Amino acid sequence: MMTIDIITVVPDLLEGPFSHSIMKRAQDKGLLTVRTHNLRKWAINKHAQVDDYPFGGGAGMVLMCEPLANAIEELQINTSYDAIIYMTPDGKTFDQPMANQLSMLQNLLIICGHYKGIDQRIRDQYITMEISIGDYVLSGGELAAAVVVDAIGRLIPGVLSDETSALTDSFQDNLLAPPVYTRPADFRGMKVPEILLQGDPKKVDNWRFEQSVERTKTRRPDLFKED
Ligand code: 6GU
Repeated sequence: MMTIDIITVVPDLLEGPFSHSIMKRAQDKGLLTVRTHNLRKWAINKHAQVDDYPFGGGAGMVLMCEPLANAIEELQINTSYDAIIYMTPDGKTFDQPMANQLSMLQNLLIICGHYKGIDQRIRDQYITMEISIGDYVLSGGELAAAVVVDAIGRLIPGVLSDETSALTDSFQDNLLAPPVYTRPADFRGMKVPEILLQGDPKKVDNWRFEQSVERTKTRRPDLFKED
């Protein structure tokens, strides 16, 4: 069983992503628990303040130390985290090997920044891993956290069935997935490749592998150069 706690100022943003389809099934099966925690619960005053102006000036607000430290420490009373992750565009770019590694851990705590981010001292003191989902800027870490939790959650043993196995995913072997087809075999004159209709599993495997290599060559030649 994997547990993922998420600290956010916008818990509503994380309502939808885990309530459907594979993420829902993972939780219903008892293989994954996702709990979101509203940072305002640890606000420092009656105004529910969790952010303040940056020292030195400049645009945007910064999530303050005290609410975050109190939130993290309260959650740590009941859970020993294998990783405390801060979602940030200056983190390490998320990829399939990272998803594979994280899916083998038990307890994760994810901190979502908002506005201009969180006070550097929280990063220095508590954060063990910083993740970005790509080279573009989102208005907060929540959507990025949803991406990471989805990518991890589907890899937990027992979450995916045989038909949806992660073994055939794009990127699992540094190759893109091959094209797929379903009925009808002839759609407005556009035919499904003959080899898929002939029922020879070995030929199908070979064809899929060739298609994967071809796709990767044309769309993502960088994947060949990596390792
Ligand atoms: Cl993790 N957070 C934000 N705010 N923007 C991002 C990101 C994360 N990853 C890519 N862009």
